[in-house]
Amino acid sequence: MSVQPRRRADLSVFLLAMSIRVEQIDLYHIRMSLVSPFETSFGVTTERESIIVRVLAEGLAGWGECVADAAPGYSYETVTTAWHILRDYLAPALLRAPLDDPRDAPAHFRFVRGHNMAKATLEAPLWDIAAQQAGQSLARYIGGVRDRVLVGVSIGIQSSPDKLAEVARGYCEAGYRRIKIKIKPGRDLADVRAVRRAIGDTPLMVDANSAYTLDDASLFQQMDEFGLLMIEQPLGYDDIYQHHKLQRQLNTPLCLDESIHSADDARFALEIGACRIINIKQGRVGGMTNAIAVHDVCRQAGAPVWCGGMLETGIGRAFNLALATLPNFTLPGDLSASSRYYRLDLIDPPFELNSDSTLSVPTMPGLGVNVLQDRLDAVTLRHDVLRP
Ligand code: SMG
Ligand code: MG
Repeated sequence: MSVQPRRRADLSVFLLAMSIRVEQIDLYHIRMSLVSPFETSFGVTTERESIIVRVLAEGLAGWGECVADAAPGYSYETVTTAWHILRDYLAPALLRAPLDDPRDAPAHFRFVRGHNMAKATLEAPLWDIAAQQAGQSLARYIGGVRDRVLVGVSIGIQSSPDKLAEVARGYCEAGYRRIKIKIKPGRDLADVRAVRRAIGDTPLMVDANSAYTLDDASLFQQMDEFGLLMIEQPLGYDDIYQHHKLQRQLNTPLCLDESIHSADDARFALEIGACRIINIKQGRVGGMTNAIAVHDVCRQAGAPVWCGGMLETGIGRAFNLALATLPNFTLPGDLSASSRYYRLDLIDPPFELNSDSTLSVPTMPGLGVNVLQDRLDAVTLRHDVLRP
C-alpha cells in the first residue's frame, strides 16, 4: 500500500523536471571594452557587442550569450540579425509552446533556416534551467568527465613579430601552456618564427580565419618545420573540399572552425580528410545539442576536438567550459581567464587561471555562475522583455 503514493510522487517530480514552460525572455544588447584590441585577418575588435538572454521558467532563471559580433566578419550573423531572429521568431516560438527537454530545441527552431548563433543563444538558458531542475552542474548534466579544462590563449596580430613574441612570452609567464596566434597574408611565417623562438617548445598553433587560398600551399608547407599543434581554418570560410587538398600536402594537422556548422559537416570533413581536428563552438553549430553531436561524430572518427572561443563574457565562457568537459575535448581550448578579455566580467567570481593552465568548471547546479545584474545593466544598450 505504501508503494503506490511514493511512485506517484516520484513520477510527478520526473514530469516537472522534464518540462520547461517559459514565462519571460529578457534580451540585453550589451557592449563591453576589451582589455586590449584583438586583431584577426578580418578586422580589429576593441569593443565586444553581444546579446545576453535571460529566460524565466518553472521558478528558475537561465542565462545565455550570443556569440555574433557587431560586424559580419567571422560570420554572416551579427548582433542586429540575431536580435531580429530572436525577438521576432525564436522567442515567440518558445513562449508559445513548452519544451520537454533542451535537446528538442534544434527541432523546435528548425522553421528558421540558418542563424545558428541566434538559435544557440536561446537554447543555452534551457540547458541552464534543465540542469538546475536536475540539481546538477551543467557539466555533469551533459555527461562531462573532468572538473578542470585545459586552456590556452589566442593572441591577435600585433604591430610587429617582435612585439607578438613579447606578448606571447608574457602569456606563457602568466601560466598559459598553449599559445595560438592569428595570421594573415604578410603576417605569417616571420610571426611564427619569432614566437617559436620566444616560447621554446610550448605548444603553438596558428589561426588564419580563412585568409588564404590553395595557391598558398607552399607557405603552409614551410610551417611544418615549426612543429605547430595545428593550422586553423586557412582556406575559405565556406569551404571543406579544398582543405583536403591542402591537408594532404602537409604534415601539420589542419583544424576547421568556420566551415563546420553541423555534425554532418564534421563527418564529411573528416571522411574526406579535410582536417584532423575540429574546433567546436556551440554558437557556430546552433547550440549545445548540436555541439554534443559534433563531439560524438569526431570521437567516433578518432579526431580530437577543442572548444573555441568568441571573446565571451563569463556567461558564454561557463557554457564553453561545461561543453569542454566531454571526453573527446582532449586539446586545450580558447578559454582564457576573465582578465584576459574584460576588466570587469559579468559574473562573480571571475574565471581565473589555475597553475596547471586550466580553468575550474563551476560545480553549482546549472551554469553555476552568479550573473551580476548591476554590471549587466551598466553595459546594456537596449533591453527588451518578451512574454507569452
Ligand atoms: O574567446 O579567446 C577567445 C577568442 C578566440 O581566436 C579566437 N576566436 O576564429 O577562433 C577564432 C576566433 C573568433 C573570434 S574573432 C573576434
Ligand atoms: Mg578560429
